Amino acid sequence: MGQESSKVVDDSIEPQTLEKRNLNSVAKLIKSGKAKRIVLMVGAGISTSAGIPDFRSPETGLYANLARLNLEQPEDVFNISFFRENPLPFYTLAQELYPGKYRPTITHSFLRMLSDKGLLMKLFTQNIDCLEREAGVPGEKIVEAHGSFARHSCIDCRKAYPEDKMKAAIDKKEVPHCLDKACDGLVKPEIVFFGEQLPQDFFLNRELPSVADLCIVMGTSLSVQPFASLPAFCGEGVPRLLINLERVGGLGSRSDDVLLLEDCDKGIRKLATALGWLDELEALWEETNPNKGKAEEQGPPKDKNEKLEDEIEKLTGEVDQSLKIADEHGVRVRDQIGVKKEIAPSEAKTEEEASKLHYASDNKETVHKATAGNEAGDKKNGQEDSQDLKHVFPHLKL
Ligand code: CNA
Repeated sequence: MGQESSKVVDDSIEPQTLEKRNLNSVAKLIKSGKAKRIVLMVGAGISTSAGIPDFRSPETGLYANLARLNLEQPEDVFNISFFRENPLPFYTLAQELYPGKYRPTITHSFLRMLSDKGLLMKLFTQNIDCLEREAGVPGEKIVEAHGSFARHSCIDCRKAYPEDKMKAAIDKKEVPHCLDKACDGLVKPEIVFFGEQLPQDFFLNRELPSVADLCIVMGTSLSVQPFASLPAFCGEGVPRLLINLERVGGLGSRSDDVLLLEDCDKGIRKLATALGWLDELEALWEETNPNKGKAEEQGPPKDKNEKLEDEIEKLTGEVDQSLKIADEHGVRVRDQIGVKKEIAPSEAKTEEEASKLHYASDNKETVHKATAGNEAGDKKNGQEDSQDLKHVFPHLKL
């Protein structure tokens, strides 16, 4: 680790809090006890080495890989109106992404370590994979800004749906319906779809970064609002460390911003080394290894890229199969979806309403939101006819 690995955008800006704008200085701040309220903001990039593809990486992201299926809008998979018409694409993906299949990464274990050491004020995650919980971060420390697979409910009456039944439905590739037969609405995991509001927990904690004394942002393109605005809540002079493959969200522009533009796991190992915590961290991570002690029974371990490639093959293969169920229905679904009203944040009734909606800020003009008419639309239709997914899939923006 060293200065060269800690790329600072503008070296000429003097830091206010850090000695220097580099990783060693961040580690020094933590070791000195001056960073006791650390806030973290993370995204899909912290889970790619677990084998879960992100959305937007050019070669390996789900968007790029779904594009080869000739889908028009991959985002539709997470569009609530589309889901009402045809929940099958979402459930095809859900089967692959359902928690329990993936091991947390060493970066997740670092989050747990910060919590164990009493330094984690709050972890804001956009991920729905629950790997933070699986690494042992206590639930009350986590804000799952885009929801997660941890809870399920009917999209009409909101009645909770039990975890064991959801798991069974997903294993059998069935689309679950409300337990209340009179309702019979579709059930989905409480993942925030485009056009849905973020959980209350997000808004209750949104301003917490303003009292943090260190902020670490990792594995996110910061392109989905309102999550993307979180780092701006940190006070001036509060160090913000970005560990990501690319520079995002304007980080690097403030006096105490430090950029480490590389793989999260590598960056975290560097930080842990600078803190003198590496052995402890590796041991903590090993606790999450489902094959602990069984190494010799297996073949050579697959590297990160091999694991990711396998996973993408599997995911796109499954989706492709779903999409082939019936081609001609797709046109109809797309036509129906076209009837939906699409509103921009600026068209929402109030500014507050707009700021609560989940949308991709790289496509700010369009927030998909179901109109009442569509919401009430023939909900069984999509299912019984669920044949065409062709239009549906280009998005995989979980
Ligand atoms: P994104 O928009 O796909 O961006 C990922 C970011 O991480 C990009 O800037 C990448 O360069 C970067 N990145 C990828 N791999 C690494 C790595 N190994 N080390 C460092 N940086 C890396 O994902 P965001 O989370 O920003 O977007 C928000 C969406 C993605 C949320 O709605 C999530 O629900 C959704 N998502 C979640 C998962 C998951 O739960 N694991 C997977 C895919 C998408």
